[in-house]
Amino acid sequence: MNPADCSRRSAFQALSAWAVAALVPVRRLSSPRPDSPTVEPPRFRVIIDNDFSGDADDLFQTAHHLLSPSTQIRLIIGSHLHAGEHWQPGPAGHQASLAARKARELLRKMGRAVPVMAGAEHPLSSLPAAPTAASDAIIAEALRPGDPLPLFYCAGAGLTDLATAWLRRPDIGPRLKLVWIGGPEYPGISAPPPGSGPSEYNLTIDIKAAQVIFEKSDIEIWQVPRSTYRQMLVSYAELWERVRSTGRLGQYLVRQIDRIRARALQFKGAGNLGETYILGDSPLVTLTSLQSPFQPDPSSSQYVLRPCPGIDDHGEYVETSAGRPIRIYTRIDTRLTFEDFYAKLRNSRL
Ligand SMILES: [Ca+2]
Repeated sequence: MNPADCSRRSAFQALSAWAVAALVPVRRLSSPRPDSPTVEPPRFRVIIDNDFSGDADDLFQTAHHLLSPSTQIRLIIGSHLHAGEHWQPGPAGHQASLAARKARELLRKMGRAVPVMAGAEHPLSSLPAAPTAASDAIIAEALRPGDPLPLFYCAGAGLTDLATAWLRRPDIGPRLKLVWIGGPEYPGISAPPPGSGPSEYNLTIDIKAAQVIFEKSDIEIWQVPRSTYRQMLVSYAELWERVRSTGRLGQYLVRQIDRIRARALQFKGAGNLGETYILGDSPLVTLTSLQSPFQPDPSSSQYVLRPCPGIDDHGEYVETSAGRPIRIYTRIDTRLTFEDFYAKLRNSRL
């Protein structure tokens, strides 16, 4: 053995001795159940705001969030869609109420209890915004005294309720971070998909609300624009194999997509959805629950920092160098996101 080997062996022995002497007594090694990962204390609070009466991707995201121990879901808001849009059976003009009902249905399937509220039924029409129960609840959570957990506002639809809350109490701005699924492609980052309009679905749900959040508020924004959330593709064979087969919750989730695929065939302009689906709201989980262990951050997903743009009345960006920096996510770690979801779903035995 040469001296270098000897010194390496000595160093290894010293490290092993230190580990035995120092690490083991501090971190008592237990034997976790082989089918259940260790539950850590939560790192973050989360408010979920989604249009549960529309596309079913929000149900997958919310189920995943609820199965993620590092984030504590404090409130779920069911929010409205575009005026006149009707995905679910139910009375017209009650999209947010239907969304809240759908979120409660998911909670029942999972045996969980989290406060659920219907958000505003209509976009912001005038300023100042009228008080709503959902905006009261957002303000209360953001300003909750003495809570050490940082708060993420995870929005997968329009921004009516957050904008209403901020207009009423701008001091909530520094007390939360917005992770938002929405907004069209940014010039220089990605081209729009074929056949798309100049703006984007979630942004046009409430353009005025997006203008309030982007142009007037000081809320930190992590944005997942359309070019990025469209990367969240899963195949139908994958859903059948990794979700539907796990139990009643998985069957329920895949049934929601079956329903949309069937309805799409009836709609001119939608038609045959092929063999994939976009679980576009799932980055809300990746960017909060699935942050890195050290220097917590979504370290396997990529973003660029850009000055926050303005938004015109058609829902298109207005470039400005004066905006505060925002994160624009360009790539989401899909492996981490979906493998984590499949593992949690299987281990949940739901
Ligand atoms: Ca959504």
